Amino acid sequence: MSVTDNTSLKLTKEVPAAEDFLPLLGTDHVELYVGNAKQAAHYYMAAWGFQPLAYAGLETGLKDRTSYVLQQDKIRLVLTAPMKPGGEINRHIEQHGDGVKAIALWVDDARKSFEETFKRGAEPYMEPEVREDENGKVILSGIHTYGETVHIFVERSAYQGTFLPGYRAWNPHYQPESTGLKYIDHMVGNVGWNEMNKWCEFYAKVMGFAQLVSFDDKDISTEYTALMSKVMSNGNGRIKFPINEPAEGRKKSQIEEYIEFYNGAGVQHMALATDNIIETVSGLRDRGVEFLRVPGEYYEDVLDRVGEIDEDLEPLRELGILIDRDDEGYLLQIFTKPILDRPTLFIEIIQRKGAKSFGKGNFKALFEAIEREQESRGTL
Ligand code: TYF
Ligand code: FE
Repeated sequence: MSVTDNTSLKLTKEVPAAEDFLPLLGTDHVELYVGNAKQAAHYYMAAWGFQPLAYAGLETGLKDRTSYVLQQDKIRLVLTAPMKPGGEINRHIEQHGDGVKAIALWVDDARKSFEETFKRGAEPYMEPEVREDENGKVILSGIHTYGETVHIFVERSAYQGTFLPGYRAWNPHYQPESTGLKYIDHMVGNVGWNEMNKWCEFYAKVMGFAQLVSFDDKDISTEYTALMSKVMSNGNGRIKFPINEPAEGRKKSQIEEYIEFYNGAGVQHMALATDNIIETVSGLRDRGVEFLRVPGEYYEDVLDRVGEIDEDLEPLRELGILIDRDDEGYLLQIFTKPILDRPTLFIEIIQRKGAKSFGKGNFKALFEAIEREQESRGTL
């Protein structure tokens, strides 16, 4: 594998704004189905520096579920847990463990988003519905994507409330300090054997996305792990969804391990952007977040590979932050260990300094670090 050839980044198909049938303003929120929303919320607050925003549960008239909404700059997480036996949420958790159910996208027109994607073949999840309270109205609709994951379209221009109708503002005494996370850079899906192209075609045909960059299994096979990945991006580039599928390697692919423990396709990682990765990662580490580490030798020749950078190498080495460069600049990134009991979901922290790629030059070192973890779990 070559670690120096940086794929230049081009949209394979230009999508002029005027023709974008699904204009997306950004990620509205990410909803996770979890076994215990109260404790999950505390984890994301205490360890990750998310601030409390909104709540829905028994006190707001819900009988079967509880949701806590957290926010850090532009990132909103919704943690939803079942309150009764049976039902969709319990079933989802039994199948997948805690995991991402919905990637909600902020749109100007949730009805049109539903109609345009439906007529291109989307499987409906939620017909357009209006939700209202004293703070205005929101229109929601939704479609299915890979596995049991869904996209919700959120139209909120006529809403002044804290989050969505049905939620009340949540303002407890505990207001953790931010760790400097700003926005969701990308959300990655793991899909089954030979399903990558099918799902990339779904994003192209049904949602009007285009392929941003592609690499094949020769780029990214290590002795054990093999995977293929393509990045799909919407017209304005705000939404980026890499899709991974397992590839044949000497031992079990990390994607196969995910699919086994998640019982199917689902969200593998969220990449959260910061503009000071050294401060963010040392803050997270102090709060108990555990990161993957590459061997110290990585830092011996990294600057030969990536050239000059603004940061001192020493704190990057200390924290285990990885560096890569493309035609447009460089990026700094680091990956947590799985954040759940099952080896499924993890989080990437990324700081872009011009680079628009995803760290191809780090894949070998990163995937070897992932394999060491797989080894320790006995799942290789
Ligand atoms: O999102 C990406 O493409 C990078 C690299 O299993 C990556 O973060 C790709 C696959 C993977 C872990 C990281
Ligand atoms: Fe990533």
